[in-house]
Amino acid sequence: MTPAVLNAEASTSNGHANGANGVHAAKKGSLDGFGTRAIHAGSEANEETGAVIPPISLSTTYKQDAIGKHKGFEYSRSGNPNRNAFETTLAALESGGAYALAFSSGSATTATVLQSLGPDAHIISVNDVYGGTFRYMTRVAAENQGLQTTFVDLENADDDTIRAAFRPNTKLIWIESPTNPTLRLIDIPRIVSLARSMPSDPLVLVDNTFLSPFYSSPLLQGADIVMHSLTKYVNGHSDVVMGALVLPAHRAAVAEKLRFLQNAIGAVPSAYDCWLAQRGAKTLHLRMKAHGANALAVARFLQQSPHVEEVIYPGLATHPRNDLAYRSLSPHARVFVDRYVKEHGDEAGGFPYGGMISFRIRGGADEAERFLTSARLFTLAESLGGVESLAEHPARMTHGSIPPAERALLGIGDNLVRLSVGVEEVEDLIADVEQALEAAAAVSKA
Ligand code: P1T
Repeated sequence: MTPAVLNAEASTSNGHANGANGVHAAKKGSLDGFGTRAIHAGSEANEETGAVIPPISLSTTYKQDAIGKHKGFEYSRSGNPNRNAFETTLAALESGGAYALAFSSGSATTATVLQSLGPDAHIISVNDVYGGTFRYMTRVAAENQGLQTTFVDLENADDDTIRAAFRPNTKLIWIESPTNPTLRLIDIPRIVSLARSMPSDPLVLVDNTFLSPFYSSPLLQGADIVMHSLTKYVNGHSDVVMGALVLPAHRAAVAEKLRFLQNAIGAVPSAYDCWLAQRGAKTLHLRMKAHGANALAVARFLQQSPHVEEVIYPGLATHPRNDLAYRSLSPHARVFVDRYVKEHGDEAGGFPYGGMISFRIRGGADEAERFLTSARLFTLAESLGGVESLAEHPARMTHGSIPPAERALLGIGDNLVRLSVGVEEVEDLIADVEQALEAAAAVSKA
């Protein structure tokens, strides 16, 4: 299989992604910076008409001049111009990526990867994962393919504890970093080197949905597969449900197997959705910078509020893994973050690190609910990563499928609120959070 694209940050003399800890400095004066790739990769002018923006190709099937003689497309589930173009964009955006595969949702992506492991496999998963991922692992794959999952606190567990979780049939390690919703940070190179030392040589997958390819490049840190719910930041406008996998050049065989399953299972996105998401991806770098700057300001505001018990935002200097957050920034995000800190002063010592914040409101379920229903700009809704700000209650919404006892262990309590900070004017967002906190505080006083 030919790589969809080998992007500049990733390619080394042997064509492999960099190994653990491999971080490149962004090149000066090159034509392949992150934002340039977002706009141009997979988006060449149409040869026939000169159209700068690719046309949407809705045809489900393609004419063959003789049997098997065609222009590269046979049937739209197997490939179509919009999906192929968008997959090229994705492979270019996820630094270290060579192959990208798009699916009809993040969850369909999860299902396809786990199905690729075959019957009776064992995986290790970070304990705090998206509720739907937990549900698929424990209630679908466990029943249908005998998948065994050991959930481990990959943030805090020591090496021996993690090694003890490995079995001879451990085929995959599933990482989300930061985790949804408590924003635990996993040291990806550390987990990669532990995986490499185990006889079953499991693949390391990172769900990079929360940070997007802008802030984090797990393939440059040695991961084998990156997965995304593109529904979130990559599309960025809350109007497409889609997912993707991206793999480095040296994982061609795994990519081939997944490509086979993408077609055989058929959980593929429509041409129109691919076109929309490709349009969204063109502004990913601009949006992510704005999400990060706004989230940092909102997190700082929350931190000094008497109505807030705890703020979780890894970009805050007070976050216990703030050093790891900085170390794990992608090369292009590091350039942005360093410049941002220099230009904006660094009194509080934080930096922009994506748009997601979780916080514990003083009080309990009632205060949390009053905050959520009082906010005007932060819409009470599931999902994240759109230009508009959203807020939700993980315990009763996105993580409701996790049993209460496990939720309690993970810290997903009744007073936990999750914010997806959008790109509205930051003063308006802060004013909204302030008035919603006041409204929530009035519940306790009543
Ligand atoms: O919703 P879907 O496109 O199927 O993606 C699932 C998914 C996978 N991984 C992560 C980290 C996610 O956050 C999600 C979806 N999450 C939400 C809908 C949410 O509000 O958290």
